[in-house]
Amino acid sequence: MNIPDELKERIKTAKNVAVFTGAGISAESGIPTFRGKDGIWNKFRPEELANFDAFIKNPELVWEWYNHRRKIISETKPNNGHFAIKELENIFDDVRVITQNVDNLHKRAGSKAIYELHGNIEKNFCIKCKKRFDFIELIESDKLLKCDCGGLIRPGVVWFGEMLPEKVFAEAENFARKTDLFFIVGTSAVVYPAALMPIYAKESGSYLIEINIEATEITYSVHHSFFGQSGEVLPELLEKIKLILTGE
Ligand code: BJW
Ligand code: ZN
Repeated sequence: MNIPDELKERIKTAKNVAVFTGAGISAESGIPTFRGKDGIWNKFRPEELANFDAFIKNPELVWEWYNHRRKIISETKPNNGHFAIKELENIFDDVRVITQNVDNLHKRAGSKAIYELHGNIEKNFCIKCKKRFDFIELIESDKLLKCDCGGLIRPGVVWFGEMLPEKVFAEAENFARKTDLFFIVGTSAVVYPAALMPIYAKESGSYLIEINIEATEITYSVHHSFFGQSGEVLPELLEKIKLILTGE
């Protein structure tokens, strides 16, 4: 792995570090991505199922998709990529994860500061009275679930056409703008406004490093790309960072 000189210099002085992640970070844990050649949601375009109208039109189908994904997620574990990100906390002063993922794997890997831009698949709420329902009581049932008020219960994730959680987004933007290093891992970077995060970081003078198996929408805007699987690239990069900081 070749580290560009400018990145080496940045690593030596960096304090605030963000890691912006997408579905690709969890691919090696066994969770399919949305798009791309291995994206098994290719048979269901996310734009078609991950929206409120689809839910109202066919709540059974949307629940089936989410229950299927919950089952996959419950059977997976964080991978070496998630753990390498957690370990960055031992190296830099302030490390935060800004994730588009809803799978909880950063939390399970031990990362402390996580901004979940698209919600969390373990959370659910009633579309009428907004009462919250947790994962455990819901996963038991395959039937369509309704709240005491009669409203349908939906997953606590952000669908197309919906606003992202305002406070979470604002805090993530604020941190992105303060970063010295900004990693972009396993995302196609096509979904907005989440994909603005690297742009905010770059506008504010951060150094952008992409890790992906292939070129993406963001490749031309980043300072450096490492092409490979994040579960392999991130641990290797972590070791290089340690060597750079110990002067070896
Ligand atoms: C690996 C790897 C390995 C694989 N190692 N790498 C036209 C232009 C611009 C914007 C819009 C537009 N029309 C509509 C919009 C807005 C829309 C949008 O962005 N659409 C675009 C797709 C065109 N956005 C919204 O609607 C958002 N809300 C919004 O804008 O509100 C304002 C508003 C309000 C009212 C009316 C209108 C607007 C909300 C977006 C919500 C996205 N939700 C989802 C589903 C979440 C719940 C769930 O999980 O079911 O979020 S969609 C899906 O995409 C999910 C993801 O978080 C998100 C991003 O995907 P991600 O993570 O990048 O995954 P992939 O699969 O795309 O990429 C995986 C990558 O990994 C690939 O690059 C692989 O190469 C790589 N990889 N293995 C390293 N081992
Ligand atoms: Zn209700």
